[in-house]
Amino acid sequence: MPIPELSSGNHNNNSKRLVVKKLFARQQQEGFGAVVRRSIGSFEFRYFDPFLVLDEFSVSAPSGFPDHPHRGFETVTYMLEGEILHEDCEGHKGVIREGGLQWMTAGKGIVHSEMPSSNPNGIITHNKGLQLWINLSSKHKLVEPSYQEIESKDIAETEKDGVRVRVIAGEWNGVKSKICTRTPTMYLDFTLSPGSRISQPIPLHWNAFVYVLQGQGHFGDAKLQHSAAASHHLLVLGLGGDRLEAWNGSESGLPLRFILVAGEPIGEPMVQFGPFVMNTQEEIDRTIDDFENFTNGFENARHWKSQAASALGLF
Ligand code: FJE
Ligand code: FE
Repeated sequence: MPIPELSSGNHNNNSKRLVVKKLFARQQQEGFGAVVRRSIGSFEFRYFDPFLVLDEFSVSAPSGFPDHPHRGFETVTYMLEGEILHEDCEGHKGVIREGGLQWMTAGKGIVHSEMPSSNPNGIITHNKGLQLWINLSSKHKLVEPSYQEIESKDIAETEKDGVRVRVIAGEWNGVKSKICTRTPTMYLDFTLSPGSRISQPIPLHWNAFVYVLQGQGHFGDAKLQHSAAASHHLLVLGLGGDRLEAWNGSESGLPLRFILVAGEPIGEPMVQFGPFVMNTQEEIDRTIDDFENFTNGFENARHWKSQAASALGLF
């Protein structure tokens, strides 16, 4: 009789993805008085194709991310607590509320501001979330900017055997996100009650990571090698496996919350200059020219200033 686990593939029981790198995201200052914990995109971990930056951010008014440009990639903002107001030079504006999501394709260029609402009645609000920057392939770098926005109540969510999953991108157990990803991406938000576990398929050649938000988790192979991690830790998963095993082994009885993100590597040269991400230095030079001269996508930035920046007397 063949043993199912051995006959199901030629990876033996190494078909589980193992943690190859663990990184604690320390706090740093960014934007205007904002605090971020940067894991991907930090000095120690520059680029994880197609992922450029992962920031766990925390802002209270008047701090935030006033008027700044982007070109050549997407930003995915997922709010965990509080809310962020955004406005761009094309006249698009809105609020990303707790549990909600904005998937922004900057493409050829956008100038925008991302700020918490000013504290009403002097009550200071803490606005927290995750912002992930996903690179675009050369054929998508200069597409027209666009947005996909989903409120919390419209994010696909299911619960089974002590596991709650919010499907930000991709699908889980037949539950699909309506987000369309130009760079193929899977983005799942898991909450595991104490004692529960998952065995989550991940496409074979995709780069994948876990970022822990709450509680204490174990990731890898219970029989071979696994890594325990608490909040603010990034776990990079190695290739050579088709699924992630994770479990909540906490003795404290707390839930374990983490995101699992995977993406198809683009495999192209990447040159980054702050908020501009292109394939060559020449394209970066041209982008800086375009931004300074308000050309090729930055036309409307010439006479634009966000209401948030105006109210604060910035720029
Ligand atoms: C940026 C500095 C910045 N992480 N997380 C330089 F702060 C930013 C920027 C952000 C950002 C915004 C939000 Cl809402 C959440 C963030 C960095 O806006 F784009 C550059 N270039
Ligand atoms: Fe931005």
